[in-house]
Amino acid sequence: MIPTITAFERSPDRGRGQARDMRVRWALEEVGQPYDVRLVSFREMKEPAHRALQPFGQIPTYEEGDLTLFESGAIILHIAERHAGLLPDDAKARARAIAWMFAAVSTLEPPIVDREIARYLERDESWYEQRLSSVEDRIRGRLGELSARLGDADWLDGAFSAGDLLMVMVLRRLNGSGLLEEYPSLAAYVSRGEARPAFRRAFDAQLAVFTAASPG
Ligand code: GTB
Repeated sequence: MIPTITAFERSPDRGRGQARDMRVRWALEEVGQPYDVRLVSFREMKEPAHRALQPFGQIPTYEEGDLTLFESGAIILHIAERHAGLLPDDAKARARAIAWMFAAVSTLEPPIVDREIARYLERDESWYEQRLSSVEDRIRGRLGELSARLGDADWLDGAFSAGDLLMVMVLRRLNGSGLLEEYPSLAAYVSRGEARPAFRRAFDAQLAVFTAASPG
């Protein structure tokens, strides 16, 4: 059964692959699962029909027969559990890969999102510079710890897994901030993820949506 995911009709990231459908597309490409995409406008995302799929009125969603899922991490776990290629067969290694998925979205991503909130919503506040600096220091702390754990390895725990997929996607949110470049092994880690053919296919597919919506 071919699943359908939702994505922005016109992504505010202008096709840079930062919206969360990108991580789901990448997972589907890694496992070789074809998929359909339903594009939704900001208005449609807040209507009852979409909220029935995603209670918070967001993308992405995932529909497969009578199963509907939201939350990109849960969607990727579902895909990874049903196809070979994103989780190890060994039960303990599999549990560790899932732990890295959670680490990406619950330990690394929150301060990175806080930085985006500060830059986009709090820039005019008197305390903006102080806030930005404190959030960036928290990010540096996490990046230092992650870099120490990664060491010279290509991936976080053996072969590439859904944990790496989510971690690379979360770290990519720092593109343009200069923070990732302070940790060369993490910058190289992200580049390794982005060089995977499945990443390229997913990236090109989401970019094509933006290009089609913004001709010329
Ligand atoms: N925890 C949920 C998940 O992982 O699925 C979060 C989903 C989410 O934040 N979706 C965002 C959304 O639908 C799009 S990805 N936002 C609309 C809304 O809440 O009204 C977040 C995102 C959006 C834009 C950029 N950008 O422009 O760079 C980056 C990331």
